[in-house]
Amino acid sequence: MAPPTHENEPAGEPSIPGRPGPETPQLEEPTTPREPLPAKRDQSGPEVYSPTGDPVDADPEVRAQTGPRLTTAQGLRLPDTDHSLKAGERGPVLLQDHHLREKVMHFDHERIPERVVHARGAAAHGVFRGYGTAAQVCKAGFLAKDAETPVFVRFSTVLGSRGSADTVRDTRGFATKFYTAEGTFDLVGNNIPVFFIQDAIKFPDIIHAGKPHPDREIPQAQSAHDTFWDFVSLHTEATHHTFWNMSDRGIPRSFRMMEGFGIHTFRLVNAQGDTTLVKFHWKPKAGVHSLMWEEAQIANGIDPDFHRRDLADAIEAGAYPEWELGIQTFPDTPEQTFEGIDLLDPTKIVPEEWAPVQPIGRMTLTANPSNFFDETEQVAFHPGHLVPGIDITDDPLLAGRLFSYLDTQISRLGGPNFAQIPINRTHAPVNDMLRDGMHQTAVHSGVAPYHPNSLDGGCPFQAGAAEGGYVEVPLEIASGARKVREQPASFDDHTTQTRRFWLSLTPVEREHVIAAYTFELSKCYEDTVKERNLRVLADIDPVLCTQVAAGLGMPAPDPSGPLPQLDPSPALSQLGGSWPTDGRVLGIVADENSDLAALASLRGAVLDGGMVPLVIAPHGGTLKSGGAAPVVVQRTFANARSIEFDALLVAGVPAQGDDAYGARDVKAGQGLGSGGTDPRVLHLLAEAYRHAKALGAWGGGGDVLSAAGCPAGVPGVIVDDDPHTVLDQVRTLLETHRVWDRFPPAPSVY
Ligand code: HDE
Repeated sequence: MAPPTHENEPAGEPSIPGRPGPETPQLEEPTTPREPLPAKRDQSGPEVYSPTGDPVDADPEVRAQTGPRLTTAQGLRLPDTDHSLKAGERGPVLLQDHHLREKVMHFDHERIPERVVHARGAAAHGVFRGYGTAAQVCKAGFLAKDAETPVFVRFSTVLGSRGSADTVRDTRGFATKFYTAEGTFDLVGNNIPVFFIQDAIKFPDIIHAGKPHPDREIPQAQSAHDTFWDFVSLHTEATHHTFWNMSDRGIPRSFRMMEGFGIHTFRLVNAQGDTTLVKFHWKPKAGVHSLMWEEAQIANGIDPDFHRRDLADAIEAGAYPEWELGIQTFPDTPEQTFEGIDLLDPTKIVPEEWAPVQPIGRMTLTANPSNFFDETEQVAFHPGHLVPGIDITDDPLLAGRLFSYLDTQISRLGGPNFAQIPINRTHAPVNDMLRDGMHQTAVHSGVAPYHPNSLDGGCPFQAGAAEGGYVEVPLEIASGARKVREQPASFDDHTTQTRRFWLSLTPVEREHVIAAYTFELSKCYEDTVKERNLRVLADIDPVLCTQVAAGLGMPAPDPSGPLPQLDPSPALSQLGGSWPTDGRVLGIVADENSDLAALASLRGAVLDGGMVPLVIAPHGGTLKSGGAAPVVVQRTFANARSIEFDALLVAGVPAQGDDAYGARDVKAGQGLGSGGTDPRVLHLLAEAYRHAKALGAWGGGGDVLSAAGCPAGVPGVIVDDDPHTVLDQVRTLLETHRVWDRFPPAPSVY
């Protein structure tokens, strides 16, 4: 066969596509930035396209496969996916059935390793809007006035496995990915402002101590066991964080009702290059609220997805969760302390009364993920994902995190290309010169993935210092420093701030702390572990120590020295304010004899008030009676449990005729008839009462409340003839979350 002709080619050696031929004029080495060459396909972010040139997913939002017909992974249409290929209908399955092997092979590999910590999580999309108030201290573009930035937030527990329950006593992760125009910024925080350890080298120790015992793999997602309490009593820098876990912060009512903290001190840089030290805070619009411990335990069994469901339901109902982002600012002095507090010590806070939290923007979560695995599971946060204007400090805990997150993500996400997974893709242009590796999805063009180059016209060029990131502030590193495995003496105080937290709590909150320590330590088998922890508590407060010791039936030790007099920090208490009731869940108990017209009108009023009404009835379907329109039932006496509701109302009977359920024709024990009220309803109401929840009833519903032991007149039990009056008063009670004065705490905790 004759060789092909290359009409336009110069004579001599044929050119290789993409490389200059021998006659091509010599390229000059580029020295100064100039207009770049037209963007290569991979310069606008990792893009999936076929090497034949056809975009595979023209729409970057397309995440699922498309097309009306079932296919193999190779696009072959399939007429049957329900039967393996067999030699005769009763014969052996044939190895040549590629569809069978591909389908089962893929299924076999659907699971990936779970996160080594924070495995259990739930997430949502939203938007962050800057107030512009940070401009004096930070040049980051996304903080500018009215700048809008898409965000993805993942909340998590720390200790439990992926399938563990939501409402365990634990710290909660609060990780936010800001997809800014200058690159991705991750604020990877927790709902507790301090951490167990001051140096990352101890992270494996605290996590090994908290995880289930290695021999029997129990208990799951709990700190109430010997190894955890053994470690925290031997390692007293964990005292402050442990105390926060034992406070109500360890059992949040909802992800929507948690504060978030960056914990470490960060360094902000403004347009003039001036630096300021800051701590980041998220403040929830709905207030900071918690479950009662008994509620949390019941929820673990009744609804292990309690927090996950709450977040998704609230967003679906349009009750969008909101937080304000704020900063505490401190002068960037060489000492890096504020009022004697070492800002590099992650076991310390700075009381808000000393350095107020200044709002710099607002985050609203507006959409649930469309695929849990693709988004919530595969998202990869990193505290080193920073943008110009935000920098790290020398907190030794933060330094270790900067190493750990990338490292763990390589094994969890199967290789180094996880930044190309849709949820992890930055919204800024990418031209990173990173190439190849497992699961590479971009088909890069160009021949010169190195810098400097001349073959790709010098592209990509480096940014100038003014517009680039990771431009270090040239701060002096301690002069005359030696290499040491030591920490400053300021890190040694482990109890003063814990004591301040205790003194800042209201009596009812203190009672909860005592109950939590008593519960957890009572689950330990070793007396020495309990004794050592009581010694730690003695150095926080004698009342705390004495009460816990009494609960354990052990002697209370004396403190190791005099305890300091400290001013409380009221901002640390969760009580004392009132908050919006958006998204709160009201259960309305009713049966066929209830006033269905009033019930329907009340449901409408609850919805208009931005809350969620759930009708609880003897059976599912609808309630029908007389001429009233049927009312749809959301829960039944068999599947409703009090923990799901923030308040409960009992419907009244119609005004005409008898005014009590007792005279109604219901089978004894199956409806609301007083004397014969279904025991599950009595349990539901009594449990809500015990958890200090608001209760209300109109008409004959008051009798049902009385039968459950919650008569009108006790705090937080509202009975009136007008259902709308009842609703108004219950809503007011909900603004403070619970009816706190129903059970005054014992005088011993004052
Ligand atoms: Fe993490 N942490 N962490 N952590 N952390 C991880 O990274 C680590 C710490 C936090 O929803 C891991 O991708 C070390 C403090 C959150 O995906 C891992 C140390 C704070 C999440 C890791 C800490 C956090 C993680 C596991 C001590 C609050 C979940 C999976 C130096 C400021 C992020 C992963 C998500 C996840 C390491 C301490 C928050 C192993 C070594 C302090 C919210 O890399």
